[in-house]
Amino acid sequence: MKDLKEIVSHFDTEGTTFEIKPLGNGLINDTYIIRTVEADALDYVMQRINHSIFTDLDCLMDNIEAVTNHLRKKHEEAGETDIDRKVLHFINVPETGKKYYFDGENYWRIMAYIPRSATFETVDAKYSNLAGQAFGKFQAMLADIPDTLRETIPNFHNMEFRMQQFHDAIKENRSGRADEVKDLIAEIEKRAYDMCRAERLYREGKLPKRICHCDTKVNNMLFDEGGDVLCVIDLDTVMPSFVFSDYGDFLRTAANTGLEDDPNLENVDFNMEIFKAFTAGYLESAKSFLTPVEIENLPYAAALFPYQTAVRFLADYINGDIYFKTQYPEHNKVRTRAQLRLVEQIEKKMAQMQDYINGYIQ
Ligand code: GN1
Ligand code: MG
Repeated sequence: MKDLKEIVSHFDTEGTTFEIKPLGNGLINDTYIIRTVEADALDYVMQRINHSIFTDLDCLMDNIEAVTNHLRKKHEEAGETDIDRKVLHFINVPETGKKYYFDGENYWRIMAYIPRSATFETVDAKYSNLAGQAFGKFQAMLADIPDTLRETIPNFHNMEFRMQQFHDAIKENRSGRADEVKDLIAEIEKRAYDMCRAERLYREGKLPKRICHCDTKVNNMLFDEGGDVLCVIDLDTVMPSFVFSDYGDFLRTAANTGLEDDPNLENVDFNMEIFKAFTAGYLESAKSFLTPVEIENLPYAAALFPYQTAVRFLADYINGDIYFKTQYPEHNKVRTRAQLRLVEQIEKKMAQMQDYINGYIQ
């Protein structure tokens, strides 16, 4: 294990480090919490950035700086209070003037820990409604960001591109596992054309790209002690995308009655109460800028994200588990099955979702 305290010493943090412990359960970066000795010094969150995925650290941190600066400015203009708990703040490395530190092998960054905040792995209808409002507001606030944000992971949520990667994985079959998952491959293939609808609409000029968060899992929101949303964290993938990204990925995690990697498919269903609460919240804060094409495709977005995530998990399984952290050898396959089950459950509820949305906007 690296000497984490030594890493911390390169950053312009306040206080004396008391302990450093793992935090959260992200599948890409490693996250730690740094507790300081002094009562009045901030605690911090430190991350080892997965450099094989985020290959351009300057691009990554420049994007995040642009986003956080813009959000801060918007909050100030709106006369918001408690802004330090609503916008992430990354700590400088004085020797380079950058917001990350390279130790010769790994890349690290540190942000201030937001006091009295909590994350959750599951949410009820009330929290989902607040989350919906928060994501709509997040997109609205970033609509006029003056900087051009780059794609920190090119084609991140491009379904056609993900299909191409999936087909490459099957063709190369590096792990030799492709035969064993033929049933899952077939489940994916039969939906592929429909699921690439967003890219077609975009090419036809019918669907815009907007600045989105692109990783709106439930556990990427911070709530305060009273249950209000403080902010959205995990800003690595903030980039131009379809609004479906944020809408769909939240429901993928929040409305799933089971786990993302549930080994028991009976547990996996799509909770319509969560769907309704989240959709109402999202439409309330986003309807001023959403186009009819965006609104009418929200049920499609709900199906798209478990589907796309299944495609990515299965491609990784066939590639030999080189992208997502796994806890056991079959993990990516189990994740794929659970996500595909969620797609099936969602497909049964498409008409119901459409009715709800139509009713809401009238
Ligand atoms: C990854 O890092 P984390 O766990 O928040 C992934 C998301 C997936 C998610 C699946 C950069 O997110 O796209 O939806 O796992 N992030 C990246 O749980 O690939
Ligand atoms: Mg995360």
